Amino acid sequence: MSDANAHAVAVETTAKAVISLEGDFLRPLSVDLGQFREQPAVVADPFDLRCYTTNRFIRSVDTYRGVLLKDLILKAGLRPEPKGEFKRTVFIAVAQDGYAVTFSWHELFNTPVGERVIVAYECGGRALTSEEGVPILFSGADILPAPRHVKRLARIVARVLTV
Ligand SMILES: Nc1nc2c(c(=O)[nH]1)N[C@H]1C(S)=C(S)[C@@H](COP(=O)(O)O)O[C@H]1N2
Ligand SMILES: [Mo]
Repeated sequence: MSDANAHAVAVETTAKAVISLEGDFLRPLSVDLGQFREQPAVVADPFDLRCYTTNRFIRSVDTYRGVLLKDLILKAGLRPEPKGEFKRTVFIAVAQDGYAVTFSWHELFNTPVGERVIVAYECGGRALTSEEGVPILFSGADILPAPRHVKRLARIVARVLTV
């Protein structure tokens, strides 16, 4: 395959990747990565992927480009009533293989962590392929990046917790 064809296939694959926002959202919805390009892009710093459980160095990762998870959540919206209840929301990011990680509303909207949680569709200036795991959710402020480096992100599930 020529470089141009490979690029076209990568762009095609990227456009087809769909993420659904489900659960306790105001407007549950699906977005495809094509639509991502309509949102402001954010860029992450290069980093070393390292496993939390074993501290194993996996590989160095170049600059990701993507959209903020916060911006996707704001598109789907959170319910304003009962008053203030949205602050008890937990977001579960689920991959195609069932791997899942959590974020709290406060963490995303009221700490610097949220400024660096992105859903990436490009790395080092080229489109991520399905083999590389597009779309990749990445939490850039984490101490050990691998656990919240979720390949093949499929769903964001919102749950308002009760006590
Ligand atoms: N979809 C998905 N993403 C995942 C995981 C997984 O099992 N599924 N494991 C995480 C963990 S714990 C690690 S250490 C790294 C492993 O990265 P690698 O599969 O690229 O070597 O992926 C992270 N992202
Ligand atoms: Mo890991």
